[in-house]
Amino acid sequence: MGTRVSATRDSSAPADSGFLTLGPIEGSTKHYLSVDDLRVPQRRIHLTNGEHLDVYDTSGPYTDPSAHIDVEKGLAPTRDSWHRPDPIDGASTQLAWARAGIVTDEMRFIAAREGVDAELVRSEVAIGRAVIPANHRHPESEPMIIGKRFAVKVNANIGNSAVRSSISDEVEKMVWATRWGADTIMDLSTGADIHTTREWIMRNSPVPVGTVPIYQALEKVDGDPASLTWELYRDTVIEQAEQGVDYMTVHAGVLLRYVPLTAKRITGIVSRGGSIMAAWCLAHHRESFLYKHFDELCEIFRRYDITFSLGDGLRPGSIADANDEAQFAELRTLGELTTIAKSHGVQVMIEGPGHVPMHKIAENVRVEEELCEEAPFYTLGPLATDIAPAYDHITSAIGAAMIAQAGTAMLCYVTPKEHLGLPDRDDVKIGVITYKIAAHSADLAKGHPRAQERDDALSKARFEFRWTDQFNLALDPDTARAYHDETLPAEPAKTAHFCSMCGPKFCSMRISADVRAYAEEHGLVTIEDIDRTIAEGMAAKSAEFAEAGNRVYLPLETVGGA
Ligand code: IRN
Ligand code: FE2
Repeated sequence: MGTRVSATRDSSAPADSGFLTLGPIEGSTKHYLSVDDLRVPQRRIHLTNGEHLDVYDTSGPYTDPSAHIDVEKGLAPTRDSWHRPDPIDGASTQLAWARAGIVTDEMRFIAAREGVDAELVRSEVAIGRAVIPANHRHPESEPMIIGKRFAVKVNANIGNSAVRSSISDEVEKMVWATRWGADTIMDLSTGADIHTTREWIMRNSPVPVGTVPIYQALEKVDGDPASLTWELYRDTVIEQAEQGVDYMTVHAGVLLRYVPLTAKRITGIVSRGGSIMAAWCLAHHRESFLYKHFDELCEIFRRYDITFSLGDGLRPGSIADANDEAQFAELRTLGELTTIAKSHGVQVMIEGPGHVPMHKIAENVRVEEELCEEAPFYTLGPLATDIAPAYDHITSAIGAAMIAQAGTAMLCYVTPKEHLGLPDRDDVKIGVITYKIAAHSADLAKGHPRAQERDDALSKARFEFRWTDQFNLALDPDTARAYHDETLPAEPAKTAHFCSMCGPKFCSMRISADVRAYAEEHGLVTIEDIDRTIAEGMAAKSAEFAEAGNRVYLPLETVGGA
């Protein structure tokens, strides 16, 4: 391995000499809010007019030049020094503590991060409308919350397959995804070295990590679903729990009697975990071991405070299959399992589709909330159309924005490689940025208290031709700057009052500024002022016309122009 990660920018190194030599995103610095004994990270974006804007920061110490990160040692286990309350009826979970009226350090940290009251965090967790995925054995993580009353979150899937990609590639993807704003990552590795890959990711991840344990269980039986057993699955869960996995996708809602409901679908069962469980049920003609041993699973989860992400094994994989009986039958079962998990004091969120046309999206949220006690919804897109492979980050971001506005709490990103191949690091960045757009658009629509600050700051910068500020306030400053440089690379263009799109003569922003100056000069405030000025202007023009002899065509020299 031997990969070293340095958070310090090496100015002598060429720009592309390994992206793990990171430092902050250009134009910003790491800033810590002090909340009593807690240090809550934020990204401070510095503006050329002397102002600054602090924004939510998922990047961990990798953007802090004072941090010295050695990936072989991992990040500092900060949460180990926080206070952990005693178990309540055997449950050492944020849910149990929230119900008991305890505001944990994790809740205080989150409240400061989100700019809300700690009591809101506690009460939303207590009723199960929000979750805090924070395994006690992942002390390197910076706690975050998933719930509809908070900022919409984005998950990025990474992980190797047997086909390609190495351990250091996966660690790099994790760092890269969180740099651009991934709130959680899921390690979906299926190839060799699953355990080791995950260990490296866990020890270096500043965000919660999710997994789908059935994938590793299947590796252990050489890919034969019929050979899976509850014991093997349970041991795999414990192995991952010990490593610190914060949330786990469990496809316990795929029941034997639901499998035939997928027979007439265009795309059948598209979920990997769902198809493994369906195969097991059919092979044994018995109810799934995940369903049958669900209570035992809860007993394990509540010791570590692992959050259930109840899998949508029967999600629609095409527009034609959206909102069908198979999908909603499984959702009903996920509702029952939610009640059971919560009775054990275990936190739960619910996974959702998939592929859904726009007019059927809101119903998904309504039904989920009704059946699953408003447990946070966590959806994969959904793709609003099937016809654009290679652009499925976009087809899915359309659905994601809509479903988030309707109340989905976390969005699982989709990259341009969806349906086609494994995402590389550029795909990861595109996926994350695309999903930040969807999530933020929903935050704006939902009236999240701090969402619009950034839009306003960027729009002001744009209007005042503060180009550098416009880039730095952008979700992806590097690309914004690069596009501008393509046509106007010179430094003076960064303050010029036009861009290359319209050129110096016809810039709407410049014209607006001129209009504003003219209005101020002429004391134009009300619509009456403006009407009067227009009338005066018309009168002056018609007098000019009469003076010129009432001629429609004037000789060129009197009007000017080329
Ligand atoms: C999210 C919502 N619905 C599905 N997902 C994610 O899809 C899930 O969290 C996991 O990361 C990925 C693969 O799940 P399947 O195909 O095994 O269901
Ligand atoms: Fe799909």
